[in-house]
Amino acid sequence: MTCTRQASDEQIRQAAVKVLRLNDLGTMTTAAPNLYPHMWSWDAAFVTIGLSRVSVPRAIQELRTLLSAQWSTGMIPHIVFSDNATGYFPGPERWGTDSVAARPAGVRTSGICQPPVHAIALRHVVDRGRENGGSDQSAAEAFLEESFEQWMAWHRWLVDARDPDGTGLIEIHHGWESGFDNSPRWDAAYGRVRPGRVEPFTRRDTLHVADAAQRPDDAEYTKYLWLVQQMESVGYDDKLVPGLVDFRVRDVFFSAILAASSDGLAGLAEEIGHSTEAAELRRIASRFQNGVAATVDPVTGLARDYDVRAGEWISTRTVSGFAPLISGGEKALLEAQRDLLRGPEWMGYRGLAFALPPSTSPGSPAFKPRTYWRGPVWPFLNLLLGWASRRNGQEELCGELREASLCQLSDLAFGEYYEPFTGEPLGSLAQSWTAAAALEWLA
Ligand code: 2M8
Repeated sequence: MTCTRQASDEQIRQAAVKVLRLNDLGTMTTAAPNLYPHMWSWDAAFVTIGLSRVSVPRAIQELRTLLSAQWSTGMIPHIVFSDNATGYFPGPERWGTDSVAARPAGVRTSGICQPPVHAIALRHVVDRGRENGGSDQSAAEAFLEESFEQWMAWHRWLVDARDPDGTGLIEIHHGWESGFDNSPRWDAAYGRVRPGRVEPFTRRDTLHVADAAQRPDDAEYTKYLWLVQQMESVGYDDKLVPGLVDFRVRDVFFSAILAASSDGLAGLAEEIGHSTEAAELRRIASRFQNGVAATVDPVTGLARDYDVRAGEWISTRTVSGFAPLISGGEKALLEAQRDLLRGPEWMGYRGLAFALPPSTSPGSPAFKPRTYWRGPVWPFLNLLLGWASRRNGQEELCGELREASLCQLSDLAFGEYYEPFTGEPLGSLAQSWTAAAALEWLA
């Protein structure tokens, strides 16, 4: 499918750089200007990838800021709050993390995590530094040496705290940890969450989108806050949370990202002579790659999450079903997944504005074209799929995703997400990781 661009490459590049500049607070880039006035963990990784095309030192700074918020357990929190803590709810007070001893002094954070894309971003920074040479190269290589143990601690924490039984899948305790907040993947699990008394709250997110119906509703938010309250009640203690939290799901997409990132970090470890850690990381990569492959539904061909409390597989047809393309795996599995991705339920669905996978298949009864994680197309995910395709030796698929993405992003709105059939940008505009994705696609 061919598509038309509304702006030249140079116009897209300049507009994307402008978005990142306007969202730059100096040492952190906010995820979006109004809706998300703080740093989000996996957004920061994509932002770093985009920034590394503009300024390697600034890209390094982004990861350094994120690492300054790492807990002593190794966890990297999903939000690092800027000083403008009143602009977003729930803020640090509601998270109740100020009294948590594992949190580094002087940095306010949430108490949960998000998918570990960071080592992939680090690989980009090192590669860009080496391409540019000179001070960019020395800064990137010095940063790799200086930060390596912290990335290692992050991956080890995920493995130990979130997969203590060695299933090869990471357990999450909140939809926010998946980054796919209200995806229909989580509907059944949330359906079983029965909130107790939740402290009163006033949302701010709905003030910053054109139509509040695009966002999760208040009943969903009540459950989100209930889970926070449950975890906060035990100080986010890794040993205690699984025993009391009402949401326990093995997240296949998160696990695939851990596999891919661990493999990437292993390569970096070898380059700096950490062979023991490299071997450990390769073992992690293969454990989670196998874990992901084992979830594939023989009927749909999609990878599945697992609801721990219900003891059930989750078979909703969402883009997370393509987790094996991210983790890598056996040739036959990846070929089947690529066919599915290009097929009539996904990139080839009739009438799509751009041949890009919606977050939920339009063929699924759960599909909602304008509602957040229930159907719209998310540009940063397409960059991740493109990156993985190239790593898997699939330049052609990467090229297809690139072409369609640049057409989509040539509206210069840098939407948080897009209506799949009209191509309309939705949610927050000038979203940082969307601008970053454009910059990386253009390179
Ligand atoms: C969205 O999540 C936050 C909560 O973490 C929110 O809705 O308030 C998700 O899209 C998530 O994946 C993303 O990291 C975050 C910032 O862009 O926004």
